[in-house]
Amino acid sequence: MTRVIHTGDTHLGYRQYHSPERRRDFLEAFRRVARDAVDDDVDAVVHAGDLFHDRRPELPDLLGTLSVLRELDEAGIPFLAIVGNHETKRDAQWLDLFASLDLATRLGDEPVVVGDVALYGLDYVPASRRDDLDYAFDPHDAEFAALVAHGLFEPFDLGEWDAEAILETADVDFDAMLLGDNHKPGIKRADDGTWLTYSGSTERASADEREERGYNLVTFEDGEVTVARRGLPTREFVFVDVELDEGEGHARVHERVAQYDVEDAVAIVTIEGEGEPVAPADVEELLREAGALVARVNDRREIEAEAGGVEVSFADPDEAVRERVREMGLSPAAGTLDEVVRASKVADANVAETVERRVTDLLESGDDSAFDPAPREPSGADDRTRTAADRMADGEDGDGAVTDGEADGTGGAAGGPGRGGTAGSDEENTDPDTDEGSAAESGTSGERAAPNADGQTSWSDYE
Ligand SMILES: [Mn+2]
Repeated sequence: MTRVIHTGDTHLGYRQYHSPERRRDFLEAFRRVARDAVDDDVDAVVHAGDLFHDRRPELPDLLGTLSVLRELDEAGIPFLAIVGNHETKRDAQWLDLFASLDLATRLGDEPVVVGDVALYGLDYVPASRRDDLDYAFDPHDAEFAALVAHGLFEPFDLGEWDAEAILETADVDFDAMLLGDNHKPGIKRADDGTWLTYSGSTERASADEREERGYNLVTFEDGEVTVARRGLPTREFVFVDVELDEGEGHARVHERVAQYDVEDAVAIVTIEGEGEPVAPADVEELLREAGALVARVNDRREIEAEAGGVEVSFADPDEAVRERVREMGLSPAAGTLDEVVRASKVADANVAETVERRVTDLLESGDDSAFDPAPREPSGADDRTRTAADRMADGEDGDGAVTDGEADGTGGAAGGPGRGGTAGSDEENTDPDTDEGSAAESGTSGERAAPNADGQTSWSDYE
């Protein structure tokens, strides 16, 4: 019998809600998984990618990771892992550093045998490069074989990479696919009987991840694979959903909030329905006074401002922006990014990663025409016909294409990406959680995706 813990989407280094405590929470979750592995004396910990939230984890994150990996090493439990989309670097992977220290093994085309099981790995591969994959794996002579892979696989929700097709093409007959990327845990069975399972994330990387977090305990015995789910104690998230009726407002929200214990919790208040305007800052203040670690208010109502009988007419600012953008002669690539940043339904928290993936996919497609400027539309006005490039050449400020990216990288507009267009990865947060991303797994990191003025990120990071 061989037993392994299957975990993934740890997102170490994610300073969710700009909170240092949340950053520690993500490490703590990883440590708990490792300690469970030691307590249970499993044969290995298998990590399905996104160990780090960001391709540029900081020293405290790396030191924390090393300390956890060392606990496993001292207990003689191998840590076998692949590389996820969040942490992928183009040159070498952090995982290779841990492997060079003998604290991890990077899974790939060659089998790594643990007990009765041959384990293989398939890192995250962008959609544009998947056609080149041949799913050729070296043979093994173990009783079982499992493929550890990172991506949004069909037949799960949001799937855009066909697991059944991989199983059919692969020259190894897998008994299980142990998956990462979708933060929602799940298990399904392929037509040929192969188990497909997501362990889910180990801390809530997004306010969408309401259900309990955990990992999988996978047992290979007597020709059978058994997947059991284990919960993890994580930071409490308190979701206060308020439906306001006509005439209701602040008082009702306060009343609802007071019904919950938010001490030390991440408190997320979602307001829907009708009613009067409610100032989010007041509600957040209330939550903080009640001891919440983090307070967020999502007002999903569309409140129509009444002008009190006086008709006030404003020019349509959205149309003004659209017109200005048309005049700029943006390339199709830039237009796509503009759409993602400004107009699309991509949640704020997912914008940064969506932008990153789209740029990566465009670069990897080898078709540079997407970067050719469109013909400029004459507007008849002076300065307004100049392209962004012109203005940059003149030494003016860029063009706001990429805004801030707060120091910790969970920046504002920048949130994270969904995967090239498939709206809705696990990470696609439907919460318009204002600033940073509650969401986040996606999290995303503005810093990473944003070539900022501070020069910390350059386009070469993408190559
Ligand atoms: Mn992830």
